[in-house]
Amino acid sequence: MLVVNAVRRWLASSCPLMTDSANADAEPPARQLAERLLAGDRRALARAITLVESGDQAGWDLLREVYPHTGAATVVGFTGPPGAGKSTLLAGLTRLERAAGRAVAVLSVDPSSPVSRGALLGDRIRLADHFLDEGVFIRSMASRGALGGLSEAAFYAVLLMDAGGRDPVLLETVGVGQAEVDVAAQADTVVLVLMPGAGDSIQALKAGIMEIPDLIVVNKSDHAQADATVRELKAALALGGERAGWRVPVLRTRATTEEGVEQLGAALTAHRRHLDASGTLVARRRERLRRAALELAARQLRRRFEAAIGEQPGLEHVLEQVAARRLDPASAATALLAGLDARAPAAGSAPRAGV
Ligand SMILES: Nc1nc2c(ncn2[C@@H]2O[C@H](COP(=O)(O)OP(=O)(O)O)[C@@H](O)[C@H]2O)c(=O)[nH]1
Ligand SMILES: [Mg+2]
Repeated sequence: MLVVNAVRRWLASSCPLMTDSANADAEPPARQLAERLLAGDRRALARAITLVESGDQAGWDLLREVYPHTGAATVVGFTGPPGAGKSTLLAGLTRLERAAGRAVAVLSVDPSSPVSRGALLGDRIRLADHFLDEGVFIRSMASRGALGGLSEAAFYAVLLMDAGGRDPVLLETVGVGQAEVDVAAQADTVVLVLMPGAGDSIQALKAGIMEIPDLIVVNKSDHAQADATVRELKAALALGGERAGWRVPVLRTRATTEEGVEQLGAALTAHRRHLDASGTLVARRRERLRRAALELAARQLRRRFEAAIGEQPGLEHVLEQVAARRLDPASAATALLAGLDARAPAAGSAPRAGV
């Protein structure tokens, strides 16, 4: 091992082109990666997200290091049907933020596809103008590769982006299902992006099936039906579009020419001020962080439980008794839990986080 390290050092000092691959083998300790991340290093941020996404212990070590430095970033979530223009809008907003000198992160999350293809590929093309800009960090995530579920992976990615000095963090979800709602719940401000003729979404809002967002954007305002859609939305919101003193605005944009993007930026700022003034921001974030800890604990408990059933024939027997209708499910659950308690690890032997 010593020899290997010596060779690596030699390669790194004598041959700059080899530095990257040599470092890729020797995993930097969490603290070193944390320092680079906190200093705003884009590559460190990418590495950190990959570690956490794959449930690597080094990722949790890193998160522990940087967690106290999170909380500065404003997180804005964009939801809405595919094709509405979210990515195009995000490209415009990113340009606006860059002009104001802020470092931006964009996270595109696609719960519907197992791999990052299709819609996310299109997103990357729309954001391509920003690829060479160190001040813009772009990442996409699909359901594959996220051990604890996509919304959890997105939650930790957002924390890391925040620690990496990105503000704002712009979060895009593809689609309007429950998975998207879970992801959007991680945002301080939720923007619903629709396009003209979005009748289904308006019905869903009216019926209370779709949660009312903080802002609604009708994009593709060059489309003939844009005015009618804005009117319909305003009518739908007249019933329940006000929350804690915030009236949900309906904005019109044409993302391809960036018309209305500045107004959208202004509306986002206004919402952030409202969140601060009303105390809603503190409450939302508090709830989000508490839930994250509870979810991790619940997942660990479940894994421990499944392991116990695998290891203890007695617990397996209890399940068989239920299948044979000799023991009712509620009594079986009590017996299973008692079995788990009996084999609980001694205090002090903390389980690995997140696995
Ligand atoms: N006519 C028109 N097309 C737009 C507008 N905004 C986006 N598009 C186009 O709509 C398509 C989908 O946009 P995209 O940003 O990928 O939507 P997303 O799926 O919501 O992220 C792309 O071909 C865009 O060029 C707009 O304001 N007007
Ligand atoms: Mg998109």
